[in-house]
Amino acid sequence: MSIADPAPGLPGFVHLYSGKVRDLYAPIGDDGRAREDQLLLVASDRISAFDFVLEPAIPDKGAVLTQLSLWWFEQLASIVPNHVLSTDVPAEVAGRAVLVRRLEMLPVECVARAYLTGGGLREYAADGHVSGIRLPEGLVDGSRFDQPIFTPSTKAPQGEHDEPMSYAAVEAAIGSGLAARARELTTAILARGNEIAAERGILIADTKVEFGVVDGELVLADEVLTPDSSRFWPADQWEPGHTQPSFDKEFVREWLLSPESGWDKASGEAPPPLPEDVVERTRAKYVEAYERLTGTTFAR
Ligand code: Q0Z
Repeated sequence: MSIADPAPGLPGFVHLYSGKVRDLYAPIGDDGRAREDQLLLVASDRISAFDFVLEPAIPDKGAVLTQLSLWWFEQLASIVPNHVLSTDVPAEVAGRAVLVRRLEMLPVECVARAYLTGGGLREYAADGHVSGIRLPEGLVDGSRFDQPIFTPSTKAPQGEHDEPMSYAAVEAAIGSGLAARARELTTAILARGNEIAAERGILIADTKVEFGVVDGELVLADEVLTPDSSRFWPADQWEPGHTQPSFDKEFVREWLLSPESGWDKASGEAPPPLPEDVVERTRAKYVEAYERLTGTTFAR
């Protein structure tokens, strides 16, 4: 019996770490040792839902998300510099890996929200505030804010959930200057992202970005405005007052929660393998998001 190796060895690279759906490597330098100034970020085709990594993988998901992130880095280049060095990567990971500058990362998950949902909605329901920001009365799941709000969270260890962090706690962690810049850039990235996406029929409800610091200035790192770091909603189905359909994982979640899957979310058991048609329709949604946003065809 064999199981798929989630993080295959890559010649010329040292494997450092694997998250649920991505793998991190360091290039081996001319001295035969792991370079400390660069990283290779590899996006796999793995998909997660309800905190489980599902089987099978979604063909091309890693490449679609990597190419989308690279496209966004270009769109955002006048707002913020980024960590990308090169897309010249080993054939095994071609199209789904990026060589980046290894940075000192902010110890904060920088989240911006343009619409109220998820954890923000739970905070609002409790006391009318989200991340210490007082919001108008009468907002519902899916309500749009006048402008994006900054709702940072802690970087939880793997397997744990990020916790909301007050702005004061961010200032205490990184200083008030970097905190203000992180807030300004995170909200500007989501606002600009939504200007572009809205023309293509997609709403970006919220997003998480990561910054590194170079000479006291913030540099955008990791992935940006992908369906894995953000909630994408189909604009034509936006209807505040209930949970919005997820652009990418709609079919996956719908099938897992349906009687056909035989899965009980409350059981704590791993979900069953996805049927081929769910895999294929999900792949098509990732490709559709890429093609609508970039206006270009995704070439396999
Ligand atoms: C990103 C992650 C994973 C991919 C660390 N430029 C950078 N400098 C230093 N650290 C990072 C980056 Cl992007 C960094 N992550 C998240 C985990 C695969 C990205 F397994 N962790």
